[in-house]
This record gives sequence, C-alpha cells and structure tokens, in this order.
Amino acid sequence: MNQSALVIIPTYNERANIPVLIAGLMQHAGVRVLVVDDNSPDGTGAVAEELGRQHEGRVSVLHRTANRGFGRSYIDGMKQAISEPVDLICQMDADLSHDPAQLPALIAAAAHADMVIGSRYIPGGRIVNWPMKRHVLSRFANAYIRAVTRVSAHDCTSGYRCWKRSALAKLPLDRFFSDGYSFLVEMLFVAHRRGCRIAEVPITFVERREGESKVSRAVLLESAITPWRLISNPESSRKAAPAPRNP
Ligand SMILES: Nc1nc2c(ncn2[C@@H]2O[C@H](COP(=O)(O)OP(=O)(O)O)[C@@H](O)[C@H]2O)c(=O)[nH]1
Ligand SMILES: [Mg+2]
Repeated sequence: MNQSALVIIPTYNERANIPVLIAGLMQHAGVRVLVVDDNSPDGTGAVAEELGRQHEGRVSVLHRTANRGFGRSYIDGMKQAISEPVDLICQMDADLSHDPAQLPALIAAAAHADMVIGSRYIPGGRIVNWPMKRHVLSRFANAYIRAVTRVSAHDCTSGYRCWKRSALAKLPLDRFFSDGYSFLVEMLFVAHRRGCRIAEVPITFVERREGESKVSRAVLLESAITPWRLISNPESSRKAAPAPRNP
C-alpha cells in the first residue's frame, strides 16, 4: 500500500473491541489511527492511550469532554486529520462491524475517487447477524434517502468510508448540522453536491458482539427529517465554486 491513511474511530464504551480493531489495522503498513473518545464511562479512553503507547507514532487519541456525539466526534477528528500529512482519511466503527481486513480495498478504490463507501448494498456486500427488523429499517432508510436527495450511492448510511484528504479538506465541516447516522448522510450529500467522485466497494458488515448499539429513537427521528432538511438548505445544496479560468 503506497498511500498513507489515517483512520478516525469514534468510540463510546468500546473497551473490549478497540484493542482487537487496532491490532487488525496495525497489520497494514502506512495506516495510522486516531481514536476519538467521548469520555467513555467504561474507560475506553485509557485503553486507547495504552494502545497509543504500544504503537508509538501510529495510534493517537483525542479525548472529548463536552457535548457527546457521533457527528461532533467525527468533526473534531477530521479537523485534526486534515492538517496531518496523509493522503487518505478513513472512517470506521469501533465495534468490529467493519472488518479491518477490508480497508485495503477501500484504499485502492480511492485512487479513482474522492470518497469511497464500504457498501452493504452492492453485489458482493453482506450483512451478518442482523434481525429482520434491522434489515428492513436500513433498506427503507436507504431507499428513502436516495429518493429524497437523489444521491446515487447504494449505501448512504455506511460508516466505513475513505476520503482523499484533499477532498475532505474542501468540505464545510463547521456547517454540518446533524449528529447521528444523519451526519453520514449529510456528509455524503454535501460531497455529492460539490462534485466529489463517489465510489462504492462491497463489504461484509458484522453486527457487534460486545457492547451496545447507541442507536436511539432520537437518532431515528433525526434520520427521517434530515433528507428534507438537506434538499431545502441552500448551504448543503451549494455546488463547489467553479475553478478560476486563469489560474
Ligand atoms: N465518540 C463517540 N462515538 C460514538 C458515539 N455514539 C456512537 N459512537 C461510536 O460510533 C460507532 C457506531 O456506533 P454503534 O452504536 O455501533 O452504532 P450502530 O452500529 O449503528 O448500532 C461505534 O464505534 C461507537 O462507539 C458518541 O456519542 N461519541
Ligand atoms: Mg455498531
């Protein structure tokens, strides 16, 4: 792998999972990790610090204390990541739902795209250990988002992603308004409107075995409203400024 990549991992109560995930990621040369921990009551932050000591220079930790949130954690992590000398910035969940062995496929696809989505909903994509209710909800959510926003990606809610740092750096990170899953949808929508080239590669998503999901009713409600908010918000819909003619 010639491209250097920084993987941002938001964590909230993932102490059993984070050592396994980081061990998997450390197998890939050129990959570094930034854990963004929201002051997890189970001590994930301290576990991540210890991993940082074991993998000096490859694993670092950002400890957040104010306003817990998935989207907020990503924004803080991304602001730090775009100032680092890396080619690619990746996103993945800490709960082992995203297999670190599949990261090289996302990285390879970024050679021809600004943003790569690890997709459950293209041929070759799979989901393991979900109850029927969760399948139906996720399929419905994706059909709904695609219909309302006209984004053409098949898996709009996947949190396994890889960005070219240069493309991510152009997005208005301070103006994102959503936080749960909707944060992922908002980023995808804004990237699409700004002309980012978006690719998908198939992944196998495995439901977590340790710890608990943080999906709440509030998160689901936000997801129902976000697509409408996005298409009616001039800022989210803004296209990138045209390139100057006489550079
Ligand atoms: N920093 C931070 N991470 C979070 C928060 N909520 C969820 N996460 C992390 O985001 C990832 C996905 O969350 P998860 O609960 O597994 O969502 P699910 O896979 O949709 O059920 C995991 O790594 C979580 O630890 C939060 O409020 N703050
Ligand atoms: Mg999960």
